[in-house]
Amino acid sequence: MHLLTLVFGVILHVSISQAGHECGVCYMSDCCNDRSITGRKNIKTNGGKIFSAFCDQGWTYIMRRFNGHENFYRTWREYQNGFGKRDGEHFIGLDNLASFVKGRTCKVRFDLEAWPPVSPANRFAEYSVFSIADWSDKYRLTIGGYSGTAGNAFGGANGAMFSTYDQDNDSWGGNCALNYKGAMWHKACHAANPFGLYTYRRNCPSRAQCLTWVHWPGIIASPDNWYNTFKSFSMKINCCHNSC
Ligand SMILES: [Ca+2]
Repeated sequence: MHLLTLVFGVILHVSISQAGHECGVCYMSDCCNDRSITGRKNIKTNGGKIFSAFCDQGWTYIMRRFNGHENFYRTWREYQNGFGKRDGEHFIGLDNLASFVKGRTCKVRFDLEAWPPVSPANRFAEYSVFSIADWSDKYRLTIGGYSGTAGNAFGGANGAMFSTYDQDNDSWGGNCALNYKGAMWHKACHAANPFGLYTYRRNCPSRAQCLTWVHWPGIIASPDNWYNTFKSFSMKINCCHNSC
């Protein structure tokens, strides 16, 4: 009887641990562990993946654009692995990201800074639900629960698979990532282009090919916001409420 109780106790404990709802079950060593840190840190996910990330007071950057030094027009393989310097412009990598968010509830925040003379220059969009599938489902995006000041330009990407110029998983007859010079969770195609071309001025030379965020309030580029691009653009996630 005692043995049975013990066995059931162990099974129950393991199943609760795997569900991850109990504190004392650590998902990872991540940016949540010390929310005073802003800088590089090594992450270890629950799945055992180890990689470097840039932390910002509990948030983990997925990507940062702010000076145009890094080339973001890259292959599927490069997007899977990630690229760039973590304390500069970078993308964390789809495999790292999928492992990071697996089984967790995360939120994502986009911070955008417009080129002068747009005022206010800084706006944000936050989504209370953010996750991606792994490679077997082409990193399919789950996103929802918008709040913020920049407009809901990313909500329409919910359910999309990731595409790069050399791997077309979009729902358009053409190739969105090739046509708009940016990898993205494209459908047909996008209202935000975080991995598009970086330019050093406000107007993008071609429609929707730069750092697009078409829902920004008001018309801030000519002839419309499809021709706007940003001085800085970042994505960061926070899954701290179910970390230890
Ligand atoms: Ca296509």
